[in-house]
Amino acid sequence: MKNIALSATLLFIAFLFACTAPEPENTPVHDPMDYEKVLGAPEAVVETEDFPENTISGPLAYAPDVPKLNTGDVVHVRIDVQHKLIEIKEGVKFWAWPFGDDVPGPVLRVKVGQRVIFKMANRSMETIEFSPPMPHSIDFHAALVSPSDKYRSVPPGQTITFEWVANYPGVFMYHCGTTSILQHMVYGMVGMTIVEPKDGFPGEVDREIALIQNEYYLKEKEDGTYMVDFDAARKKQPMFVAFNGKPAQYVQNPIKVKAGERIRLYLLNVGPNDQSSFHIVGTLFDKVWWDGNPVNEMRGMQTVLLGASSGAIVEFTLPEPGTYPFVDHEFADVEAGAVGLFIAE
Ligand SMILES: [Cu+2]
Repeated sequence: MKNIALSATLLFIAFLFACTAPEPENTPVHDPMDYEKVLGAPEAVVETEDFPENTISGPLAYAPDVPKLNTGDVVHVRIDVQHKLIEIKEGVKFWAWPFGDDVPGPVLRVKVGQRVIFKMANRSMETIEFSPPMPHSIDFHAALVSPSDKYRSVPPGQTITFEWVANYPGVFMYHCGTTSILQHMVYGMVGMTIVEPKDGFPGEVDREIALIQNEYYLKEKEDGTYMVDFDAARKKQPMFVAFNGKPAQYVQNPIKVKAGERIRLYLLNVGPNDQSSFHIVGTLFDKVWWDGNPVNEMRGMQTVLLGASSGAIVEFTLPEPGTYPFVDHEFADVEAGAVGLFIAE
Protein backbone atom coordinates (compact mmCIF):
# COMPACT_ATOMS: atom_id res chain seq x y z
CA MET A 1 0.00 0.00 0.00
CA LYS A 2 2.87 2.29 0.96
CA ASN A 3 4.59 1.55 -2.37
CA ILE A 4 1.45 2.44 -4.32
CA ALA A 5 1.15 5.76 -2.41
CA LEU A 6 4.83 6.52 -3.09
CA SER A 7 4.47 5.71 -6.82
CA ALA A 8 1.41 7.93 -7.06
CA THR A 9 3.26 10.80 -5.34
CA LEU A 10 6.25 10.39 -7.66
CA LEU A 11 3.95 10.34 -10.69
CA PHE A 12 2.20 13.50 -9.47
CA ILE A 13 5.58 15.27 -9.00
CA ALA A 14 6.67 14.13 -12.48
CA PHE A 15 3.38 15.49 -13.88
CA LEU A 16 3.88 18.84 -12.11
CA PHE A 17 7.45 19.03 -13.45
CA ALA A 18 6.24 18.28 -16.97
CA CYS A 19 3.71 21.10 -16.62
CA THR A 20 6.18 23.67 -15.35
CA ALA A 21 9.37 22.62 -17.19
CA PRO A 22 10.64 25.37 -19.46
CA GLU A 23 9.98 24.91 -23.18
CA PRO A 24 13.08 23.77 -25.06
CA GLU A 25 14.39 26.58 -27.21
CA ASN A 26 13.42 26.12 -30.84
CA THR A 27 15.37 27.37 -33.78
CA PRO A 28 13.22 30.22 -35.15
CA VAL A 29 11.37 29.11 -38.28
CA HIS A 30 10.58 31.67 -40.95
CA ASP A 31 6.80 31.89 -41.32
CA PRO A 32 6.03 32.54 -44.99
CA MET A 33 2.65 33.99 -43.97
CA ASP A 34 4.31 36.53 -41.69
CA TYR A 35 3.90 39.72 -43.67
CA GLU A 36 1.63 42.69 -43.30
CA LYS A 37 -1.86 42.13 -44.69
CA VAL A 38 -3.78 44.91 -46.44
CA LEU A 39 -7.32 45.07 -45.10
CA GLY A 40 -10.30 46.79 -46.73
CA ALA A 41 -10.38 49.14 -49.72
CA PRO A 42 -12.04 52.39 -50.84
CA GLU A 43 -15.81 52.32 -51.36
CA ALA A 44 -17.09 50.65 -54.55
CA VAL A 45 -18.51 52.84 -57.32
CA VAL A 46 -21.55 51.90 -59.44
CA GLU A 47 -22.08 53.99 -62.58
CA THR A 48 -23.26 53.99 -66.19
CA GLU A 49 -20.61 53.82 -68.92
CA ASP A 50 -20.17 52.86 -72.57
CA PHE A 51 -19.38 49.17 -72.63
CA PRO A 52 -16.22 48.05 -74.44
CA GLU A 53 -16.43 45.39 -77.16
CA ASN A 54 -14.54 42.78 -75.11
CA THR A 55 -16.16 41.30 -72.05
CA ILE A 56 -12.86 40.54 -70.28
CA SER A 57 -9.42 42.12 -69.94
CA GLY A 58 -6.47 41.57 -67.60
CA PRO A 59 -4.41 38.52 -66.58
CA LEU A 60 -7.24 36.13 -67.54
CA ALA A 61 -7.59 32.89 -69.53
CA TYR A 62 -10.24 30.21 -69.88
CA ALA A 63 -9.34 26.87 -68.21
CA PRO A 64 -7.51 24.58 -68.89
CA ASP A 65 -5.24 27.50 -69.87
CA VAL A 66 -3.57 29.33 -67.02
CA PRO A 67 -2.97 33.06 -67.52
CA LYS A 68 0.40 34.76 -67.06
CA LEU A 69 0.91 37.23 -64.24
CA ASN A 70 0.90 40.95 -64.94
CA THR A 71 3.95 42.76 -63.66
CA GLY A 72 3.57 45.76 -61.36
CA ASP A 73 1.80 46.41 -58.08
CA VAL A 74 -1.53 47.42 -59.64
CA VAL A 75 -3.50 45.08 -61.92
CA HIS A 76 -6.55 46.20 -63.90
CA VAL A 77 -9.12 43.44 -64.38
CA ARG A 78 -12.45 43.54 -66.13
CA ILE A 79 -15.00 40.71 -66.23
CA ASP A 80 -18.43 41.64 -67.60
CA VAL A 81 -21.56 39.54 -67.10
CA GLN A 82 -23.81 38.68 -70.02
CA HIS A 83 -26.69 36.33 -70.75
CA LYS A 84 -25.68 34.03 -73.53
CA LEU A 85 -26.62 30.73 -75.21
CA ILE A 86 -23.74 28.32 -74.65
CA GLU A 87 -23.31 24.72 -75.80
CA ILE A 88 -22.04 22.55 -72.97
CA LYS A 89 -22.37 19.26 -74.83
CA GLU A 90 -23.45 18.25 -78.32
CA GLY A 91 -27.17 19.05 -78.50
CA VAL A 92 -27.30 20.75 -75.08
CA LYS A 93 -27.50 24.54 -75.35
CA PHE A 94 -28.66 26.69 -72.49
CA TRP A 95 -29.07 30.36 -71.67
CA ALA A 96 -26.26 30.80 -69.18
CA TRP A 97 -25.33 33.95 -67.27
CA PRO A 98 -21.56 33.72 -67.65
CA PHE A 99 -18.79 35.94 -66.37
CA GLY A 100 -17.13 36.84 -69.68
CA ASP A 101 -17.94 34.44 -72.51
CA ASP A 102 -18.06 30.97 -71.00
CA VAL A 103 -18.90 28.76 -68.01
CA PRO A 104 -16.89 28.74 -65.81
CA GLY A 105 -15.72 32.37 -66.09
CA PRO A 106 -12.07 33.15 -66.88
CA VAL A 107 -9.24 32.19 -64.50
CA LEU A 108 -7.68 35.28 -62.91
CA ARG A 109 -4.02 35.18 -61.83
CA VAL A 110 -2.40 37.70 -59.47
CA LYS A 111 0.22 37.55 -56.76
CA VAL A 112 0.38 38.48 -53.10
CA GLY A 113 0.75 42.23 -52.71
CA GLN A 114 -0.85 43.16 -56.03
CA ARG A 115 -3.76 45.59 -55.88
CA VAL A 116 -6.59 44.51 -58.18
CA ILE A 117 -8.66 47.35 -59.68
CA PHE A 118 -11.73 45.41 -60.73
CA LYS A 119 -14.54 46.42 -63.07
CA MET A 120 -17.68 44.49 -63.97
CA ALA A 121 -20.54 45.59 -66.21
CA ASN A 122 -23.92 43.90 -66.00
CA ARG A 123 -24.74 43.43 -69.70
CA SER A 124 -27.74 41.15 -69.11
CA MET A 125 -30.08 43.56 -70.94
CA GLU A 126 -28.21 43.03 -74.25
CA THR A 127 -30.15 39.79 -74.98
CA ILE A 128 -33.47 40.90 -73.52
CA GLU A 129 -35.48 39.12 -76.24
CA PHE A 130 -34.26 35.72 -75.01
CA SER A 131 -33.50 36.09 -71.32
CA PRO A 132 -34.80 38.61 -68.77
CA PRO A 133 -32.21 41.11 -67.44
CA MET A 134 -31.16 40.51 -63.84
CA PRO A 135 -29.07 42.17 -61.12
CA HIS A 136 -25.67 40.50 -60.65
CA SER A 137 -22.65 40.79 -58.39
CA ILE A 138 -19.25 39.21 -57.79
CA ASP A 139 -17.75 37.78 -54.61
CA PHE A 140 -13.98 37.11 -54.63
CA HIS A 141 -13.04 34.57 -51.97
CA ALA A 142 -9.44 35.80 -52.34
CA ALA A 143 -10.27 39.31 -51.03
CA LEU A 144 -10.58 40.78 -47.53
CA VAL A 145 -13.21 43.47 -48.04
CA SER A 146 -16.74 44.30 -46.92
CA PRO A 147 -19.20 42.19 -48.95
CA SER A 148 -22.06 44.63 -48.31
CA ASP A 149 -20.07 47.25 -50.24
CA LYS A 150 -17.90 45.48 -52.84
CA TYR A 151 -20.14 42.48 -53.51
CA ARG A 152 -23.35 44.50 -53.89
CA SER A 153 -25.74 43.72 -56.75
CA VAL A 154 -25.39 45.79 -59.90
CA PRO A 155 -28.55 46.60 -61.93
CA PRO A 156 -28.61 45.72 -65.66
CA GLY A 157 -26.76 48.35 -67.70
CA GLN A 158 -24.54 49.51 -64.81
CA THR A 159 -20.86 48.94 -64.03
CA ILE A 160 -19.27 48.41 -60.62
CA THR A 161 -15.65 49.26 -59.86
CA PHE A 162 -13.87 48.25 -56.67
CA GLU A 163 -10.43 47.18 -55.56
CA TRP A 164 -8.83 44.58 -53.32
CA VAL A 165 -5.33 43.47 -52.43
CA ALA A 166 -4.27 39.81 -52.69
CA ASN A 167 -3.11 38.84 -49.19
CA TYR A 168 -3.01 35.05 -49.22
CA PRO A 169 -1.66 32.71 -51.88
CA GLY A 170 -4.01 30.01 -53.09
CA VAL A 171 -6.67 28.83 -55.50
CA PHE A 172 -9.91 30.63 -54.74
CA MET A 173 -13.45 30.74 -56.04
CA TYR A 174 -15.33 33.75 -57.29
CA HIS A 175 -19.06 33.73 -57.92
CA CYS A 176 -22.17 35.86 -58.17
CA GLY A 177 -23.58 36.58 -54.71
CA THR A 178 -27.00 37.89 -55.74
CA THR A 179 -30.00 36.01 -54.33
CA SER A 180 -30.91 33.35 -55.02
CA ILE A 181 -27.19 32.60 -54.99
CA LEU A 182 -27.89 28.95 -55.85
CA GLN A 183 -29.82 30.07 -58.93
CA HIS A 184 -27.08 32.46 -60.08
CA MET A 185 -24.38 29.84 -59.56
CA VAL A 186 -26.22 27.10 -61.44
CA TYR A 187 -26.66 29.58 -64.30
CA GLY A 188 -22.86 29.46 -64.53
CA MET A 189 -21.69 32.44 -62.45
CA VAL A 190 -18.53 30.81 -61.08
CA GLY A 191 -14.78 31.03 -61.64
CA MET A 192 -11.24 30.65 -60.27
CA THR A 193 -8.64 33.09 -58.93
CA ILE A 194 -5.02 31.95 -58.56
CA VAL A 195 -2.92 34.00 -56.13
CA GLU A 196 0.82 33.31 -56.23
CA PRO A 197 3.08 33.89 -53.25
CA LYS A 198 5.14 37.12 -53.50
CA ASP A 199 8.12 35.16 -54.89
CA GLY A 200 6.07 32.72 -56.97
CA PHE A 201 5.15 29.12 -56.19
CA PRO A 202 8.13 27.11 -54.92
CA GLY A 203 9.68 24.58 -57.31
CA GLU A 204 9.87 24.29 -61.08
CA VAL A 205 7.22 22.61 -63.19
CA ASP A 206 7.03 21.85 -66.92
CA ARG A 207 3.33 22.37 -67.36
CA GLU A 208 0.43 24.20 -65.68
CA ILE A 209 -3.23 23.22 -66.17
CA ALA A 210 -6.42 24.57 -64.56
CA LEU A 211 -9.38 22.26 -63.84
CA ILE A 212 -12.66 23.55 -62.44
CA GLN A 213 -15.44 21.14 -61.50
CA ASN A 214 -19.09 22.22 -61.58
CA GLU A 215 -22.58 20.72 -61.62
CA TYR A 216 -25.38 21.46 -64.09
CA TYR A 217 -29.06 21.21 -63.17
CA LEU A 218 -31.02 21.52 -66.42
CA LYS A 219 -34.31 20.72 -68.09
CA GLU A 220 -35.21 20.82 -71.76
CA LYS A 221 -37.52 23.52 -73.08
CA GLU A 222 -40.02 23.16 -75.93
CA ASP A 223 -37.63 24.78 -78.41
CA GLY A 224 -34.95 22.15 -77.66
CA THR A 225 -32.69 24.49 -75.65
CA TYR A 226 -32.16 24.00 -71.93
CA MET A 227 -32.90 26.05 -68.85
CA VAL A 228 -31.98 25.65 -65.19
CA ASP A 229 -34.06 23.13 -63.24
CA PHE A 230 -34.14 24.87 -59.89
CA ASP A 231 -36.00 22.02 -58.14
CA ALA A 232 -33.23 19.60 -59.18
CA ALA A 233 -30.65 22.10 -57.88
CA ARG A 234 -32.40 22.30 -54.52
CA LYS A 235 -32.53 18.51 -54.35
CA LYS A 236 -28.85 18.25 -55.42
CA GLN A 237 -29.64 16.04 -58.41
CA PRO A 238 -27.34 17.23 -61.20
CA MET A 239 -27.91 16.29 -64.83
CA PHE A 240 -24.20 16.79 -65.57
CA VAL A 241 -20.96 17.22 -63.65
CA ALA A 242 -18.17 18.76 -65.71
CA PHE A 243 -14.50 19.67 -65.76
CA ASN A 244 -14.10 23.13 -67.27
CA GLY A 245 -17.77 23.49 -68.11
CA LYS A 246 -18.29 20.65 -70.58
CA PRO A 247 -19.15 17.14 -69.32
CA ALA A 248 -16.64 14.48 -70.46
CA GLN A 249 -15.02 16.92 -72.94
CA TYR A 250 -11.53 15.55 -72.21
CA VAL A 251 -12.67 12.00 -73.05
CA GLN A 252 -13.39 13.23 -76.59
CA ASN A 253 -10.37 15.57 -76.63
CA PRO A 254 -7.80 14.30 -74.11
CA ILE A 255 -5.20 16.64 -72.61
CA LYS A 256 -1.83 15.76 -74.15
CA VAL A 257 1.24 15.83 -71.91
CA LYS A 258 4.69 14.24 -71.85
CA ALA A 259 5.54 11.17 -69.79
CA GLY A 260 7.86 12.15 -66.95
CA GLU A 261 7.23 15.89 -67.11
CA ARG A 262 6.25 17.64 -63.91
CA ILE A 263 2.65 18.91 -64.02
CA ARG A 264 1.02 21.43 -61.69
CA LEU A 265 -2.77 21.31 -61.60
CA TYR A 266 -4.80 24.20 -60.23
CA LEU A 267 -7.98 22.51 -58.96
CA LEU A 268 -11.23 24.10 -57.85
CA ASN A 269 -14.61 22.62 -57.07
CA VAL A 270 -17.19 25.38 -57.58
CA GLY A 271 -20.08 23.05 -56.77
CA PRO A 272 -22.45 24.64 -56.04
CA ASN A 273 -23.74 21.66 -54.04
CA ASP A 274 -21.44 18.64 -54.13
CA GLN A 275 -17.91 17.73 -53.14
CA SER A 276 -15.25 16.39 -55.48
CA SER A 277 -12.89 13.48 -54.77
CA PHE A 278 -10.29 14.25 -57.42
CA HIS A 279 -8.11 11.33 -58.47
CA ILE A 280 -5.85 10.41 -61.38
CA VAL A 281 -5.60 6.72 -62.33
CA GLY A 282 -1.98 5.54 -62.60
CA THR A 283 -0.19 8.13 -60.50
CA LEU A 284 -0.09 9.76 -57.06
CA PHE A 285 0.05 13.41 -56.11
CA ASP A 286 3.63 14.09 -55.17
CA LYS A 287 2.62 17.37 -53.51
CA VAL A 288 -0.78 18.70 -52.50
CA TRP A 289 -1.23 22.28 -51.32
CA TRP A 290 -4.62 22.60 -49.65
CA ASP A 291 -6.50 25.63 -50.94
CA GLY A 292 -3.42 26.22 -53.09
CA ASN A 293 -1.28 27.59 -50.27
CA PRO A 294 2.23 26.02 -50.23
CA VAL A 295 2.24 26.24 -46.41
CA ASN A 296 -0.52 23.61 -46.35
CA GLU A 297 1.55 20.84 -47.91
CA MET A 298 0.74 17.11 -47.96
CA ARG A 299 2.61 14.37 -49.82
CA GLY A 300 1.87 11.19 -51.72
CA MET A 301 -1.91 11.52 -51.83
CA GLN A 302 -4.21 9.37 -53.99
CA THR A 303 -7.31 11.60 -53.85
CA VAL A 304 -7.95 15.24 -52.99
CA LEU A 305 -11.27 15.91 -51.29
CA LEU A 306 -12.66 19.31 -52.25
CA GLY A 307 -15.80 20.67 -50.64
CA ALA A 308 -17.89 23.20 -52.55
CA SER A 309 -15.62 26.26 -53.12
CA SER A 310 -12.43 24.41 -52.03
CA GLY A 311 -9.29 24.58 -54.13
CA ALA A 312 -5.94 22.81 -54.24
CA ILE A 313 -2.72 22.72 -56.19
CA VAL A 314 -1.43 19.24 -56.95
CA GLU A 315 1.86 18.29 -58.58
CA PHE A 316 2.55 14.95 -60.23
CA THR A 317 4.21 13.17 -63.13
CA LEU A 318 2.74 10.53 -65.41
CA PRO A 319 5.40 7.82 -65.14
CA GLU A 320 5.39 6.33 -68.67
CA PRO A 321 3.58 6.75 -71.99
CA GLY A 322 -0.09 5.83 -71.78
CA THR A 323 -3.67 7.01 -71.20
CA TYR A 324 -4.43 8.17 -67.65
CA PRO A 325 -8.06 8.88 -66.70
CA PHE A 326 -8.82 11.62 -64.16
CA VAL A 327 -12.08 11.46 -62.25
CA ASP A 328 -14.19 12.68 -59.41
CA HIS A 329 -13.93 9.35 -57.56
CA GLU A 330 -17.56 9.68 -56.46
CA PHE A 331 -18.54 7.52 -59.41
CA ALA A 332 -22.10 8.79 -59.85
CA ASP A 333 -20.33 12.00 -60.88
CA VAL A 334 -18.23 10.10 -63.44
CA GLU A 335 -21.47 8.83 -64.99
CA ALA A 336 -22.62 12.47 -65.11
CA GLY A 337 -19.46 13.63 -66.91
CA ALA A 338 -16.76 14.25 -64.26
CA VAL A 339 -14.14 12.28 -66.16
CA GLY A 340 -11.32 13.10 -68.57
CA LEU A 341 -8.11 11.67 -69.99
CA PHE A 342 -4.47 12.67 -69.99
CA ILE A 343 -2.49 11.12 -72.84
CA ALA A 344 1.20 10.94 -71.96
CA GLU A 345 3.45 10.64 -75.02
CU1 LIG B 1 -25.77 36.84 -60.79
